Amino acid sequence: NVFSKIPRSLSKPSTFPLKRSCQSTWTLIFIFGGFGFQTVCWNSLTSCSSLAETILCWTYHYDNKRMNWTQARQWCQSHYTDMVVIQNQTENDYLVSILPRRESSPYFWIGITRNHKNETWTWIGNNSTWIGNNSWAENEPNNNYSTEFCVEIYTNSGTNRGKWNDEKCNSLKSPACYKTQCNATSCERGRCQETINSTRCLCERGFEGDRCQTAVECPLLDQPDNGYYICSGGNQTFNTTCQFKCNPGFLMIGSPAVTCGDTRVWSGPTPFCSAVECPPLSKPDNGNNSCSGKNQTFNTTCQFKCDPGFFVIGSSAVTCGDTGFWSGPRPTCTSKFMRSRKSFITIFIIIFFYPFFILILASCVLQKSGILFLINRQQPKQRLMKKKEKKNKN
Ligand SMILES: [Ca+2]
Repeated sequence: NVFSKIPRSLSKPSTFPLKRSCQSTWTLIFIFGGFGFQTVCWNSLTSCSSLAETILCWTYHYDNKRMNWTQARQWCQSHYTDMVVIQNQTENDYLVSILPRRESSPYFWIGITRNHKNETWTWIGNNSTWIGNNSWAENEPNNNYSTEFCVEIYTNSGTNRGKWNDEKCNSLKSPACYKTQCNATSCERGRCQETINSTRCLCERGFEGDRCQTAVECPLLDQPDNGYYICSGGNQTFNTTCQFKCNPGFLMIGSPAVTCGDTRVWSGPTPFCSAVECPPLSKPDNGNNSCSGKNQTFNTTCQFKCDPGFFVIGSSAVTCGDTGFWSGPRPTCTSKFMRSRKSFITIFIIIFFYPFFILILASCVLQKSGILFLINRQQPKQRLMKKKEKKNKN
């Protein structure tokens, strides 16, 4: 569609169509009619600095009720977007062509006004001061009694048709309004663009759908071996961050978190979980070891065996724990001779020192019982002595 190549977006519908940065030559390209309102789309073929073709599309509306200018504008704002703003003679002619023909007052209010007879006539919304060479009716604006600060447009037949007349703002006339098709709720996460007889949403990055209501999705993440992940919000959509965790005994290699980007790509690769390694275990002197895995990593068990004639001293198997430590020290291998020599020395020590041990124990027991006997014998005597001393004093 050639006319929707260059979007014209609406952030504030009430003011948007009225703001222009350049003077345009407007060409009517599309019109269709209906009862009570008309739709008009304009294709601007202008000398704007951007040399852009722009599209503007809105509907005109009116009502036959009579109200003063302020009430008419409020009525337009509550029912549509605002009171009509005319930007050139073509728009003026088109507006008149769709308003109902009336042969006498009241006609229709339009959105140009001023506050004082010395002020410039200014359009609402865009503050434009456009007035065509033939916009005013004959002998207008006459400003009778210096109180005619609002403007009506004639819709009668004859030479004054489509011409303007300044009027008292509290006169009662009918409202002529326009409505933009885009409004604040047209697009959830995007800007509304007016196209011919329709609108469409230009989505923010990371969103899609007719109303830009859906966040784009990234490919489903793979669960890492020996680990897992948790995503904020549960979904794997734009701006979602997923945190990776490794099971006990495993260390993460890579980034612990990834975020889903607007191009449906994760910010980084999925990390992987590598088993914790314990310090290397060498084989004991006069013995051998065999481990359950090639690397001495978490959960690996190493068995120790001693050469013939040697005995294992310590645990014959150790396992690598989740914190990177073995479950016990590496055992040693001891010969039978060394073992029997140790036993001999132990027995010798026991036999040699046993009598001394008995003697020491016995002397301790005797000494303690003797002391107790003496204490028990001395106590009654001391008590009698104390009693006698008291009697003598009295
Ligand atoms: Ca007048």
